[in-house]
Formats: sequence, C-alpha cells, structure tokens
Amino acid sequence: MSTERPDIVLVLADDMGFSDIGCYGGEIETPNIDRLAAEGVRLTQFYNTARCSPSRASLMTGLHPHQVGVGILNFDDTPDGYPGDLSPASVTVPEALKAAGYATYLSGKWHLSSDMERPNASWPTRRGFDRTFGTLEGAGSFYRPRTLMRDETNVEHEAEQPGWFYTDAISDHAVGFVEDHDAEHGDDPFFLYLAYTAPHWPLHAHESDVERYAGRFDAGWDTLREERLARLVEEGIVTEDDGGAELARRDPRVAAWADTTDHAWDARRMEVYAAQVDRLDQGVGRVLDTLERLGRLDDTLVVFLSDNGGCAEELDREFVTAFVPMQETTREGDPVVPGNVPGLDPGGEDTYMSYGRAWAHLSNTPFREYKHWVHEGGIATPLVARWPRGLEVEPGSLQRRPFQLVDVLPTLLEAAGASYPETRDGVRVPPAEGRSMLPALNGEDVADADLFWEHEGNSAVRSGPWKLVRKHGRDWELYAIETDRAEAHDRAAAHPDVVADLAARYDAWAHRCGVLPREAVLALYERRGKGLPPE
Ligand SMILES: [Ca+2]
Repeated sequence: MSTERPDIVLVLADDMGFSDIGCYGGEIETPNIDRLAAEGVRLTQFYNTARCSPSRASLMTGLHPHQVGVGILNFDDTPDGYPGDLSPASVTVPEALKAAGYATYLSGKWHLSSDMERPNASWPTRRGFDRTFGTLEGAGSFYRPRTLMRDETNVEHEAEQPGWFYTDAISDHAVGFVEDHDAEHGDDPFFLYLAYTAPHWPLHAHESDVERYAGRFDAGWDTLREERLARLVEEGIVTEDDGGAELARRDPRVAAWADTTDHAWDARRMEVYAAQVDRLDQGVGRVLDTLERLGRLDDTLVVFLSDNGGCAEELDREFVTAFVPMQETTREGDPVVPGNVPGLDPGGEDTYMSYGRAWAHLSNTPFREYKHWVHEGGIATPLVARWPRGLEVEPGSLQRRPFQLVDVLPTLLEAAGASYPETRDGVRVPPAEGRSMLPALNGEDVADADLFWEHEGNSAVRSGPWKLVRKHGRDWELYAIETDRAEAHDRAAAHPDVVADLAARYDAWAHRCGVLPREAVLALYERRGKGLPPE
C-alpha cells in the first residue's frame, strides 16, 4: 500500500453482553475476535448508549443521540419528541472520512431513519456511504429480513434463495466490498462499517452451529456466571477492586437454575444465541482473512464492540403480535410461531424467540441490569482494537480508562488524519462531544472526562470516582464506581453533596443536549399504547 492512512473496519454486534466472547471470559467460541484482542488492546470500561438506534447515532456522529434526533428509536415522535431521523446538522464518520479521501462501505443494519420506504436524507446512501447493503429497520428474521436494501433498491427477494442467511450475507458483502475496493482503488484507504444484527432476537441460527454448543450450557446460568466471573478476574478485565463478592450476586428477579424446570428448552435458547455470536465471529474471520490475503491487514484499524448489553425481553405472543413487525410466514409459506413457547426449539425460520432475562444476566456478567437501562449491565461493552502499524501498545494488553461512544468518531478521525468539520452543507454542526482514545489505546495515561447517558428517562453520569444513576421514575442512586461496578452499595444518603454536584452536571448536560424530560417520554409511550419496558 502506498498510503499511510489505515483502512478502518468498525464491527458492531447487536444486543451482545459484556462477557459473551472468549476474550472477555465467555464460553462462546470467538477465535477471530479473540485474535484481535491477542494482537491488540481491550478496554475494560467502554460504554455504549443502552439501545440500538441511540448507540448507532452516537457511534456515527460523535454526538449524543438526543443531539442528532435519535433519543429513543427510529420513530417519528415529532412534534412532541425526537424525529427518529439522523439530523442533517451532524457529520457522520463516513462523511468526514470521505473528505479525507476514504472510500466508504456499510454492510449490515442502519436503524437511523424513520421513513424506511422512500429514499430520504437520513438513509446511509445519503449519509456518506459509497456502497451499502443491509437492513434499514432494527430487528427481524435472519432468514427473511424486511427493508433489505442494496444502496437504494429493495432486494428482499434475494433472501428467497435456499440457504440464504442474513449474518452470512452481511459477511459476504463486506468481503466483496473489500475485494472490489482493492481491485479498483487499491491505493486508497477505505472505511467499512460492519454492523451485524446478531445476536439480537429472534433466535435464528444454522443448526450446524447450534449443534456445536449441545450441552455447553447444561450447567445453568448460576454456575456459568461464576465461571465467567472467575475468567474475567483471571484475565484482569475485572479485578477484586471492582466489587469483589458483590459481583457474583444474582439478580433477585432471576430464578435459581436449580429451581426451574424447562432445562432442556432453556439450554437450547442459549445454544442458539451462542451460535448467533459464533456465526458473527466466523464472518469477522472471513473479513480478516481477506484483508490478510490482500496484504492490508496490518495497516487496518479494526474496532469491535456491541451496541448495548444483553436483552432481558421475554417475547410473549401478545408483545410480538402487537409490536414486532414480524414476517408471518417462512419462505416456504409455513406459519412463523410468534414469541417464546417453552418446549418448542428455537433456531429455525418458523420460530421467533428471545433468550430471556436469565441468560441476559449471564451475558452481562458480572454487572446489574440489561439493555434499556444505564446501570452497568445495560451499557458496558467489550471494545477490542487492533492496528499493528499504528498502535505501539503491547499486544494483548488492557486499558482501564473509561470511555463512551462519542469517543469513537474522534479516534477514527485521528487515525485517518481526517478533520471534524464545523459545517455540513452550510449548516453549522455541534462540536464533537468526545475525544480521541488513541493516546489511551497506546497506553498513555490520560485524564478522565465526565460521561453521560439517558435513555427513556433512565439517566446516569460518571464523574471521577462516582456514578450517579437512576431508573425512570426513581430516585438517584450513587455508587463508588471504581470499587463497586456491581452497583451494590448505594451511597446517595451518605453523600448528598456528591449527589447534588453530579445531578447538576447531569441536568446541565441534558439541557444542552436536548434530552426530553421523563414526563415527556412517558407521554409518548402512552400515546403509542405501550408502556415503558417493565423492570
Ligand atoms: Ca441493540
């Protein structure tokens, strides 16, 4: 390669918890992501934004989701709420990189447009990507996804081919984009956004992958959580200083494995989830192999992370029927059974299930709560970065400094030598909210910045040794987060001055970023006829 600018591959998993992959203590086989970790660096305290669309909005723009119109999901809630469309007064990673000479490709899920029928200014084709393949909507069948697009053409019919599977199609297109790029623009760098929908529900996977996990989860979630925590400690990702025995405490809403009776069906649900992650990892491996074969791999910055923590949603039939835009039949015309039906094996095209709270609790080991919430289990994600020619850090090392999604854009732009513009199409854009992580990824000691979150009235701020966090409608809780990542000991009553200080910081941030008040969020949900997610 004649360029000094690296290729950049940004890999995003969907609804995958903190400790599912092998290099973060999980029992799922992820040799390709593990390779990135062994040859790169892992962050132990990286945070997403708790939910699909808000995380993607923040990842793409370097701004908080509320600043760019996507505070909840891609619903048009105007005039009382967020537009659900990526704001034109923002700059995306591919737009900034294109200005620096990059070719730009998206393979996978977008989820940042409220109108998924007619091409419009929020579609990825008009937000900086030269070529795109994938779905505009947030979740769906892996065998027969809706809103499947190639550039601005609907290609849902392509999924009708026998053996077609979305995770593989995402990987196929990523490989194709890289090969075409090397053949046609070999000297130029590229940016590839590889946005898998795995392992978001529904539980769909190749039976050959599921079979490889037969029996792997039969010990149940209690034993497996203990094993994961032990491996996390052994790896140094979690230390005794993070909260010790409290980290092993089971969510009281989760039954003890020994007290439950659907062991075979429950284990099968987790086997399919594992197979979903496994297939994602196989796709990452195919992209890495392609880069290696073309001689580009060591000049490539690869970043892997997840958009939110493991998801506790139990898909009951009524919920799926009312709120999930599901295909009602398979490609063969057979009915798809909506929701979690004990005794029925998930995995095939005629099922539409989730793995539920207990397994999500395993996914988020050793943290509290789940997707939607801004306690640690909702927002803590693995982040793995590999860039041999650009990072001088010792391979396999860990970085403990906390960062969040707004820090990704400045990191990628610094790596590329690209600049963040002040305007887009003549419209002034907000200054980037984050800061480059490259110094920290290189092992330099950098100061902490305050981190902020809000989703559906769930709020948090992390500042210095403290994290202030609350669920919608509840009081603030205060944790000494450096020694209590389990969020087990609420210090709010003992430190009212700290609560007042952090609450003021949070309120100033929320006001500046256009966060809707909790009451307004509740009103939106009432109008939709759907409550906020239950605890
Ligand atoms: Ca997600």
